[in-house]
Amino acid sequence: MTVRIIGVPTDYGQDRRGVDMGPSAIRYGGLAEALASAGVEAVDDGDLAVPRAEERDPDSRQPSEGNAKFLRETEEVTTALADRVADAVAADETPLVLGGDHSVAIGSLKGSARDAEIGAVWFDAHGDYNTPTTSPSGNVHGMPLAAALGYDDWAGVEWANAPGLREENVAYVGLRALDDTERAAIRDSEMTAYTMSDIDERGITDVVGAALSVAADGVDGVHVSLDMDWLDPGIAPGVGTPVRGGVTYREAHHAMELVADADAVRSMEVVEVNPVLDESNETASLATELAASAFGKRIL
Ligand code: Z70
Ligand code: MN
Ligand code: MN
Ligand code: MN
Repeated sequence: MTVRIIGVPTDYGQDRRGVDMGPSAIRYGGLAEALASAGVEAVDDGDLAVPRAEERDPDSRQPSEGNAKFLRETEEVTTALADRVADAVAADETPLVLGGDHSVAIGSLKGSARDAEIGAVWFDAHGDYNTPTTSPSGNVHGMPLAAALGYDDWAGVEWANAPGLREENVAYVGLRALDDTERAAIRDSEMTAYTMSDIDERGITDVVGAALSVAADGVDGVHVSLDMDWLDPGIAPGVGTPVRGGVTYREAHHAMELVADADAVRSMEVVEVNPVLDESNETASLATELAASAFGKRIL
């Protein structure tokens, strides 16, 4: 297997600077060595060009775009990313996208779903299912799944929609922080949502197995989206929006081992690493370890 690393140093999707340094932090945290230890060949494409923060204008949005900040910049970045992801998949490689904030998922999903049907497993504390109207923050990192699925206000937003992804093939794992409108929208959707309560009750093996089955059912492959705030802040403090009560180190590794075992990964992303908020780059290092597990690294 060849893994194609694509860095996306963007922080347009949320309010805290520093997450744009995620790709560097993850490389510095030992990504190449981690992937080598998993026995995969990795090719690093470097980082996508992202418009410079100093040139951005939060008020550049059109009235029709509601409350969403930096939508034009996000379109620019994710459209370029979608091409890179689609090219990698077409070359029989597995793209590994390094965020940046979770808005990059719009590009990952769109690229992975080009001329294909895909599913997605969303490892996240958050639902990322807001629209420019429902979003309490205006931050696009809280919207990428709704954008890709064309939910509500996102319907017909062509640059953001990934028609090859259907709600029926989306499974959340580890939800624990939802906005009220978002909670209702997820309940009304055809997506499958496993919360932290489900993990407590059923265990990580059962939940991740079920999520992978939902995502892989009848599709060409699965996109794995790993938001580092999925993990408990005690082991992954370097994220913009930490939420107590996340998965443990061992649960996370086991989940990624199950991902590797399922042998269905078409594309993957690791997002929301913010080294400015971290201690000794530990969140980025953990991200590299989890990527290695997801790509087949085993203890024995
Ligand atoms: C909130 C919003 C969010 C990630 C925070 C938070 C969303 N629901 N997503 N961190 N990755 O602003 O929409
Ligand atoms: Mn997220
Ligand atoms: Mn999150
Ligand atoms: Mn529906």
